[in-house]
Amino acid sequence: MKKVTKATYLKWYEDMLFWRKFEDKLAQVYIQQKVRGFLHLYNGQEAILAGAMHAMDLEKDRMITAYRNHVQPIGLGVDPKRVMAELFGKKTGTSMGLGGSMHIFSKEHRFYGGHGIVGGQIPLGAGIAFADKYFKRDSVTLTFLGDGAARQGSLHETLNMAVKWDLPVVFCVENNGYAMGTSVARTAKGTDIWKLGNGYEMPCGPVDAMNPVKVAEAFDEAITRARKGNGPTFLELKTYRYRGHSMSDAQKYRTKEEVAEYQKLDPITQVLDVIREKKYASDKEIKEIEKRVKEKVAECEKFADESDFPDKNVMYDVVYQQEDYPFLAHKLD
Ligand SMILES: Cc1ncc(C[n+]2csc(CCOP(=O)(O)OP(=O)(O)O)c2C)c(N)n1
Ligand SMILES: [Mg+2]
Repeated sequence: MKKVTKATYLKWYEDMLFWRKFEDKLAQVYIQQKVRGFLHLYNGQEAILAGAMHAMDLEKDRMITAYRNHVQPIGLGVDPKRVMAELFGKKTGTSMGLGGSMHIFSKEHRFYGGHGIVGGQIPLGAGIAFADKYFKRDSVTLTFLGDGAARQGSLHETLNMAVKWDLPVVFCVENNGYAMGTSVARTAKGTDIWKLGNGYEMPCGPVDAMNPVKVAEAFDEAITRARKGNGPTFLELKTYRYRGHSMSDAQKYRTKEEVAEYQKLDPITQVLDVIREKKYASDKEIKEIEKRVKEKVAECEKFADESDFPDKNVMYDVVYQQEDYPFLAHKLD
């Protein structure tokens, strides 16, 4: 694996803090109704993205996930201003403001959504990997899913074909303990989700996903295996989300004490502790990072605020490909 150095830790700190603050801002403007509809935040799960990015080849590897999808495209290089604008429903957004929170997408940065149907993205992730293998492209696709998707039929059908065909894909279950308000233990007899891989003779294992180093190591092994043509891996990334499932979640299914216990393992704090302990940065330098992050978030909000809403007719233009379809914008005028 690429070495984890002082530069890695400093990048992890700045990246993860930015993702956290970016989403804290979203939560804040949601109350002001600048962001509408559903909003699912990644708060607490950031080490997964930080670790994955360390192990990926960011020039060619790909990612697909469910609806908790605001920070992954930013990690892959999408301009965060455009992600925020998408959430504000503005035309400068990644999907011209027509997709919103659950549907961030960037072909250019190899981020394939943003999917609201639980488990819907799993076969698509394997399909992307199938195309890479078929066209002899050297890319690996990280296919993310929640613990709630682990019991969907689509996962099991996909695991079977992916391992049979040695597809270059990594299945990454982000086990944050809950599917909306339903705990993993209430969903299935076995709570070690990673063991599902055994049923398909697929390499599999659990990962401490509050620690980006552990995540990077697991991903490095899995990505290397996939790139060598040795097929998929099934990882269970043990993580936690501090906020509710979405913005409208009274969180009656867990206690404040449980959340506080996990916050002690916070990935951002863990990384900052190492930075301090190893004297990778002075207090002044840490303050500078925090200031930069704050300014970047403010820039995103300003950009999204000042952008225009899309023209109403655009919705018809992007839905129908067929030229003579009766409801196209130019037919309505
Ligand atoms: C097929 C389907 N069934 C139900 C839902 C409603 N739903 C939305 S999110 C969710 C929970 C999914 O939890 P999990 O996969 O653990 O992801 P997390 O929200 O924890 O990231 C459910 C049941 C849906 N969107 N799609
Ligand atoms: Mg979950």
